[in-house]
Amino acid sequence: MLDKTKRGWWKSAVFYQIYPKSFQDTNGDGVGDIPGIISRLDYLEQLGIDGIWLSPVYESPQEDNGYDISDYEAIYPPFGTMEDMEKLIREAEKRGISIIMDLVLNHTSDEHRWFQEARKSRDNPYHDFYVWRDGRPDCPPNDMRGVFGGSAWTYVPHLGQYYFHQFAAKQPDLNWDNPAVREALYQMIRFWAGKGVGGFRLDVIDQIAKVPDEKITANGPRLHEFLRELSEKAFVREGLVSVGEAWSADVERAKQFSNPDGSELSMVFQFEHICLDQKGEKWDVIPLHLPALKRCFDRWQRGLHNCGWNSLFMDNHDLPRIVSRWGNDGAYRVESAKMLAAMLHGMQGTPYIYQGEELGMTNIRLPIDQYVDLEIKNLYQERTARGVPEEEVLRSIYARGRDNARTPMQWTDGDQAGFSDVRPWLPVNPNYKTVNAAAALEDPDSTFYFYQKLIALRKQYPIFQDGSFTLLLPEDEQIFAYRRDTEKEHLLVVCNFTPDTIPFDRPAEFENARLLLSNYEQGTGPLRPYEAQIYYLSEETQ
Ligand code: TEU
Ligand code: CA
Repeated sequence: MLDKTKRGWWKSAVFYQIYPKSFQDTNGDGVGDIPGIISRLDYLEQLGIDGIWLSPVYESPQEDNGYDISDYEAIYPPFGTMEDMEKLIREAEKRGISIIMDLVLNHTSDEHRWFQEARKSRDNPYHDFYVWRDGRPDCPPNDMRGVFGGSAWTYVPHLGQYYFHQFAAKQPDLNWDNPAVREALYQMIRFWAGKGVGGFRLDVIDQIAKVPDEKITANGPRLHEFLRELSEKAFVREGLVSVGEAWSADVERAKQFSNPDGSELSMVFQFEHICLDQKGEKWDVIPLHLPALKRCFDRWQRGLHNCGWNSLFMDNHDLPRIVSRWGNDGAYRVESAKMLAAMLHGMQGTPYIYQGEELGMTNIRLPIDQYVDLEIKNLYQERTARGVPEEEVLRSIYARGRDNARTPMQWTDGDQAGFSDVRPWLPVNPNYKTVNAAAALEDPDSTFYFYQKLIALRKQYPIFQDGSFTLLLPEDEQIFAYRRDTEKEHLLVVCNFTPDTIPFDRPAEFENARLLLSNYEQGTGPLRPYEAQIYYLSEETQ
């Protein structure tokens, strides 16, 4: 168990993201819940993770599955009670697992008390908790669009004003320029810190300092001022980890966000690697060009070494399943899922495993009327309405739609994959008969045990946390190989990103290195389809 009072404990931690709606139902309503998470803590302890990033469980009308909060200090009843939440924190702590709460500070639900007050009148004390502009009907202040489609402005006739929302109209943006907003949020964060959570994931944190009149959404002029204040006033307890979601972050900005002096956040989720295989319109797919991915990771690994901290992820609740995206979810599902895990977990940073990633769960294709995510539904409506051929729109949804990640966790080969006793809110992936946790726990060669070994290796060998990063074969379009080095230890990570058998000459220095982990029996020949190898060399044993 990690000593979480130690500064920077999260640098040697591995976190696991839970999307509560899809994790485990225990009361037969087809929706995951907090008692369900508690019932699965032993599974997570067996995997070896140190913290759970828990997607929002707060009171919410669920327009955006909880990223539209109507009461930050109450639990959405179908997920359970505050007592359930306090029990989850306690029970997780007993297993050395911290709970990282998901904080949505950029916006609330329009059903939040603050907005219900704000919209009553221009002189209501809460009116300036949000971003308003005078205007006439059908003439918004500018042509800014919301992430989920439509205008970023919604008119309130009795006020003669528009309010700003970067996401859905039911997610009005909070006005961070108002010190009363910031204080109210800091008070709420201290409430959760007081309950013993281990830290926070901060939703779209690079968007809180928006300047709509100049069409600025991310990296507004006061962003780092706000983050320093947030860190100082809210992350009051030593050892709280904070990870900010920052779609706009580049290496230079991430150095500020994750400054080792602790003035802002512990780390950020940056998305440069996630944007390499799409072009033009959102979710329009292009093939991944491996040298581009390698250059991207090289930039981030070397860019933050000793002056910041990387989070390492490939999956989350907004992204398609990585084995379908960059691996092979057919004949080589298991090999490629393991290869991708080795590629990621061999690097410097804090890894995040998204629920089901450790099982090699895959994307799903549903009839359009079975999708639930508003981003999918709005995109389908908007694009078909302007004449984009339906098969083209569906191709984007199948490849990148967020519901790919939100199908129920596959626990067994029984009804509804053991997730629920009734038909769940979103269909179970039909491959649950073979892709499920029970089968994985029975199979010593499963992806589950491969992830378990990776997690254990990071704790056993300091080089995973501290080593430098050097990319090898930068232009090779099939192999991703890199080395990690400290004075005494050396790692070689080699990944075949293809279903082909490919010759690979290990650097002479690693000729007698120890094979720490592979997704195949140790061989001396060429790399087999999606083969991954992690070799280890220590000066002591030379
Ligand atoms: O996501 C930020 C965000 O912009 C995503 O919506 C992403 O750009 C898009 O889904 C990619 O297709 C955060 C949360 O992770 C997401 O679930 C929320 O919907 C969003 O903020 C609003 O809170
Ligand atoms: Ca339930």
